[in-house]
Amino acid sequence: MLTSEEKWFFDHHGFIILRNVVPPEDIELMIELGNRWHDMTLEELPPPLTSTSRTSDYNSTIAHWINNVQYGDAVFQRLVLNLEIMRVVIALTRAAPCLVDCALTKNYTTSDDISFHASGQNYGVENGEPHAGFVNAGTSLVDVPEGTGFVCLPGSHKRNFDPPENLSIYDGPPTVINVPVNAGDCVIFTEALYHGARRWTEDYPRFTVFNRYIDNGSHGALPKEEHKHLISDEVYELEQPAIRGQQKQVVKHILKGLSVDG
Ligand SMILES: O=C(O)CCC(=O)C(=O)O
Repeated sequence: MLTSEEKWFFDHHGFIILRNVVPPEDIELMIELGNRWHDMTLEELPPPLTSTSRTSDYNSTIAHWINNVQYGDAVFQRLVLNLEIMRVVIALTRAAPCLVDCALTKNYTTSDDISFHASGQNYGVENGEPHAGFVNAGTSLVDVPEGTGFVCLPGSHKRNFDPPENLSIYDGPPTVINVPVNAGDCVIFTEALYHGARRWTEDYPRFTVFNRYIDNGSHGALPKEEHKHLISDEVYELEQPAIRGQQKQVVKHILKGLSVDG
């Protein structure tokens, strides 16, 4: 499922970059929908779309995200089921992924940057295969040049030692690296990796779709039963709790599409 080089890269860095995995017409449509939804108030968003970033828990200047976008249009379901991305997600979740969030973020130059944070300590290697309990597949819909966007502390997902407290997202290599990408590239990282985002610098907004997966149970927020008619059976199944050692039909189907024995 993962090549030897991908296993090495992920184990070494805590993330992997998949280049050019989304068709341009899908990117265009996601941006169009993103512009439309981000202009709406919370009340105007078509349910179950919502935005947990527009609550008092967050700064009003945060880079806002719209949650549950897979229920808003099939283009986001195509991204959820993207073979190239799922190849890596399935490998990292030991073939038991549960989709827990599908969120479309828009950053402006006025949006806050994001300091280093990490979640979970469940990265490991078993039988020569890297696995992660909480995986984030961040697909960029725009070009993100060097100096802005995603940053991380490569290798910090191993969590053998705590990083020093005074590290800044604006520090440089070898400790902090910035990951420039093009529209259609996907950065898949374990949430155990310390990561953040530098302030956006370009004259167009930054759009990113973050699809998050866990490898055991569910977070309870998905699926949205009342709205299940808005998503395909496969995406619905992907939102069901993950059970270690049990392959969902959708996983079997994806593996078949990839011609890997499931
Ligand atoms: O904007 C980014 O690339 C980082 C987003 C982030 O920190 C997160 O999703 O937890």
